[in-house]
Order: sequence, then structure tokens, then C-alpha cells
Amino acid sequence: MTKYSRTADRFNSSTIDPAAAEMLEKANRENVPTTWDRFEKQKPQCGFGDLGLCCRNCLQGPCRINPFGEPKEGICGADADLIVARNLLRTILGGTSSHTDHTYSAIQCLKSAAEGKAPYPIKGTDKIKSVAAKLGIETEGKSDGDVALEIALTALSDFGSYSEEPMKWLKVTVSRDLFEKWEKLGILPKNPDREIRTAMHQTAMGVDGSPVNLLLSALKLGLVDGYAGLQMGTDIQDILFGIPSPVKSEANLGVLSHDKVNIIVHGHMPEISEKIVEWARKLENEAIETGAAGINVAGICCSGNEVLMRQGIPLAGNYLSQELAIITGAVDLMVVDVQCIMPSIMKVASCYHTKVVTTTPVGQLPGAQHIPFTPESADIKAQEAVRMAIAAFGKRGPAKVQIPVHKSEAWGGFSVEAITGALSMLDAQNPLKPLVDNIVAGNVLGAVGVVGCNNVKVTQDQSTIELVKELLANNVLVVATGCTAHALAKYGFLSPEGAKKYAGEKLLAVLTAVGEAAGLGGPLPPVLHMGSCVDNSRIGDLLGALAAYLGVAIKDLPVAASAPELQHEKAVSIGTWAVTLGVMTHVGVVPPILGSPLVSKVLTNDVEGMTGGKFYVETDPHQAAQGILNHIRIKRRALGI
Ligand code: BF8
Ligand code: SF4
Repeated sequence: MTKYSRTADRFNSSTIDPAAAEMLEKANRENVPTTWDRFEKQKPQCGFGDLGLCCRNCLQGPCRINPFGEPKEGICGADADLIVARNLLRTILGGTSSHTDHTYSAIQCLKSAAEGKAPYPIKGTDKIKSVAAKLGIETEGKSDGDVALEIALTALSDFGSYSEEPMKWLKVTVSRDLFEKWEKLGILPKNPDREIRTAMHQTAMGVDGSPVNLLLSALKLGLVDGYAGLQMGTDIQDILFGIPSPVKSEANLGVLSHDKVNIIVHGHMPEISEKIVEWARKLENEAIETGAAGINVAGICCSGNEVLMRQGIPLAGNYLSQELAIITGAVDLMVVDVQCIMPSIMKVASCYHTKVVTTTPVGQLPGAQHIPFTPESADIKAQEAVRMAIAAFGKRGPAKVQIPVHKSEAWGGFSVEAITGALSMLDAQNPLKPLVDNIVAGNVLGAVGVVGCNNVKVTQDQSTIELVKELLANNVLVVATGCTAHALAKYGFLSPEGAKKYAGEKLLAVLTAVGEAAGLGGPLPPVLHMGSCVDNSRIGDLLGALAAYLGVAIKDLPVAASAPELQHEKAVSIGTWAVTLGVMTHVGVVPPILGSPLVSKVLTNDVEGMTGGKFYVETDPHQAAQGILNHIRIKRRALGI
């Protein structure tokens, strides 16, 4: 194996997380390559790809456009604008397919559970009522199971629809104004699977030659992502597993245990991670019989967010920490499902005693134990996986174990229902009133959803932390999801203490008033963890409710979105949905669009005239914070507040 040698500087430029830096040093000592080593070997990255100017859509290619000279066209005549627009739409298609396929699995699980075939108690009774109400499903005299089944079938009917009608789930979720605006733009999606097929077709060699038409389809696919991926996914998952409510836990690699069996759940599907948590609890005695002190489950990526939100399971780390968790030498089993799982974890695991279990037909890793989960077999499969972990615990090599001490208190579980629940302690009749009054009074300047990933191009967590610090100091309320929520959790932003440390004076007073009224005995955390990336729909719901309360459009609210360290195609789809909704969306990593002046201009400027939202590209977190604050102030002025 190549010797990987790095200086302390290198570790520091890789991450600001002390636990991650400690594990990078350990990896270096033990000669275990990580994603940062592979990143170095990729440098310099291809300039054509970076600008979005490479096309491989037919076998005459690859073609590339030279922004400084010739060639200006691909072999078929496609120019820079067309190639960039096509590539962008394909990126969004990758993200949208990921979310909708995830959601489809959740619907199948709900259907099977409601039919009594799968061992999942349906826990979200309140969500059944609210979703049934919005879908117009009669609940009177029906059991929860029967209503849940009707909801599942309604969701499936969107995916099975052959009519020209827009997606039902979208229609019943958004305001009439938004629906009509999207109708006028011609971007209302029908059957989501059909939209994905059509857009793949549209981007094929020799079909659409219009960059603007391709960008309109990008907006449409953003809506597919938003309503057939995020919204439907969250609604269905809340019905199955319950609506999250505030829960205290911890975050960072220090949550791993020296004397317990450590199981990591990694990926996105709560129907798998919830079962692992359930059976880890049920089989704890078996672990104790073999000499362990118990079983400790911790989460990485959005699986971590899902089980934190509903079960209080601690967060081990975000996307860039997945290899580092294994490098502690203390992970007995990593259970993965889909999305954001680096194939490299197999090589890293082979340097330790760690076992890896894959669980889905599309997410397999050579060398892992494949235990195919289905809703019906979930109990049996989860037991099998947990027992593998117990057996692996005995093989842990104590000499290789080094668990960083770093961990922080972190609260999760801030669903919209939980937030309005806390606010209703101040005004039971009108829960949003206290929040809106404080926004109007300027105690809360505005709100920003800071979301998305880690990206090896950015020092891990740095942009997120710097940006959020500035927003909070300026009395902006922050909500977070995804790996960004993990990042903020690690540095105490998801704890009441974090409010005292980071929130501006006025914001702190509001957080304290709400936290005390809600019985937390102190302030709310300054950053509210709203869940996984699929749970970004919760932010959409909150924006919709605020806009409705104020009688304005979402685009008029003093709010913004930001993905300071995005990497995945899904983050681009989510960002596109946010822009379509009317939200200014900051991205801290330059997307591969700069090769087309037209596409860049449409996305960062012209689209605002259509949807009210736009992308804002800024890699410097301080500049970005200023840009976002300016935007919020402009929106406030326009509202006369
Ligand atoms: O869906 S934030 S790295 S884990 S893509 Fe992936 Fe990005 Fe993390 Fe969750 Ni979201
Ligand atoms: Fe080249 Fe056109 Fe084929 Fe793309 S579609 S690879 S630009 S010939």
C-alpha cells in the first residue's frame, strides 16, 4: 500500500473537527488512505468538467468546448450553453431519482405495514389525520391502518398516473398562488416517474436544442424532487415512524463506546435504521452475555438524522467522517442502505475488524455481507445484522482502538409540529403569532435554512460554521438538515448552551422566552435540527405556513436557504426546488455551470423574475453571510418592517 504521509497543516486544511483531525493522523500512522488522499491524486481536476463543458451524451464524444478558443461546438453542433444546460438537468435528474426512489420504498413499506404484512407499527397517528385531511380522505369510522393504506395507495397513484393532471401530492400541499404560478410557467409535474423519463429523453443526443427550455425542465424536476421526493417522503415516514419531537442527544465520534458493541447506521432509509435500533435494544442481553456492556447505535449521514429525530440516537459524523468512524477501530458493524456511502469504506473496513452490511438491491458493495431487507422480512434481517455486530465485537483489536473524546450535546426533533407546539405555549390560538411578531419587531431579523453536505473541496464543516456564526450573531434564526445539521451539532449549535454562545442578544431573548414557555428550562438551541435532507420539506411547510399567516408569498419572506458545502446531486435538486418555491438559495461550492454565461445568468438572475427565487454562488462564507443578510434586509424593507 502507498505510504500516505501528511503534515499537521494538511490535517488542519482538511477539517476543523478535532475528532476528524485526530482520526486523520491515526489513518496516516496506520497507512489507511482516506477521501482526502484520493482528492489529492485527482488534482488538478479537469477544467472542462469543472465548467460543465464536457459532453458524453453520445458515442461520437466526448466533446468539450474551449471557453478561450476553439472548439466552440461539439461534433453535433451543441454549444456551451446547450451542453451546460443538458448536464445540469441530468445532475438534477440524478438527485430527483434518488429522492423519489427512496420515497417509493417508504410508501411500499407503509402499504405493507397497513395491510398487516410488515412488522412496522404505524406510529404517526396525528400525521395520518393531517395528511388524510390534505388529501381529502375521509377518516370518520375508519381505523388508522385503513386510512394509512388509503394514503399509501394515493401516493402510489401519483407514481402510476397516466393522466395529464398534475401530481396530486403537490396540488394538495402548496398554496393556490404557487400552484397557479407554476401552471403559468408550464412546470407543473404530472406522474413523477414520467417526468424523469421525459427529461432524460429531452437531454439525449439530438433532442432539445434549447438551453432555456432545458432550464424550465430543471425547474419542473425541482418540483418533482420537492413533492414526490421530499414532501411525500417525509409525510409517509412520519406516518410510519411518528412525528419527531425535541429530543436530547450527542454528536461526534466521541459517542462511540469502548465497552459496548458499536453499530453505525449509514445512508438514508429509516425503515432500515429504525429496525436496527429496535433490535439493538431488544438483543442487548445477548451482547451482555458475550462480555459487552450493551449495544450502542450511532448514525452517519441522513440515517443518523432520522434516528436522532425520532429515537434520540447520537450522531457519529457527517459525510466526510464516514471513513473516520471506521478508523477509530471501534465500529463493529456498519449497516448501509443507499446514497452518500463511499465505496471506499470496504477498503477502510478491511484494515480493521469492522463488518459492513448492505441491505438494498441497488446498494451493494463487494466484500460486504448482503442482507437484503424487505418490509416483510425486516425483523429477521435486523436481528441477523445485530447478531453479526455482537459477534464482531469479540474480534475488536484493542491496540487499534482510539476513540476521540470529542462530542457535544445536540438536540434534534424540530418538526414543524414540534416548533408550532413550542410556540403555542406562548399563544395557543395562534402559534405562529409570537414568531411573526418577533420578526416584525426585528428581534428575529429573518430565518435561513442551512442545509446540505460536506464536500472535500471545502475544509470539513468550516464554511457552515463560519456562515452560521455570522447569521446568528445578526439575530437570524437558523434551521438545519442533512450533514450540515451534523456539522452544527458537533460544535454545540444544536444545544441550549449554543444559544448563549452564538445567538445575538435579541435572538437569544426570543429563544429563551420560547424555550422556557415550552418547559425546556432554558433557551431553544439557536439552530433547530429539522431532520434529514428529505425533511427539507418541513422547511417548505414552515415557509408556506408563515407566508399564509402573513398573507404574502414565500418569495416575499425575509428568508433564504444555504448549502455551504454541497456535494451530492440531491443537493442540486433540492436547491432547484427551493429556487422554484421563491427562495434565494446560496451555494458555497461552484456548480459546473460557469462554462455557460447564459445558464449562469438565468440561474443567478433571470429566474428571479419567474419564481421569485434565485441561486447565489459564493464560496467565501463571510461574503455569503453578508449577501444573505442584505437579501433579508431588502425583503424586510419591501414588507415595510
Ligand atoms: O441526503 S447532506 S452528503 S447524507 S446528500 Fe448526502 Fe449531502 Fe449528507 Fe443525506 Ni443530503
Ligand atoms: Fe458531442 Fe453532441 Fe455527442 Fe455530446 S451529443 S458527445 S456534443 S456529438
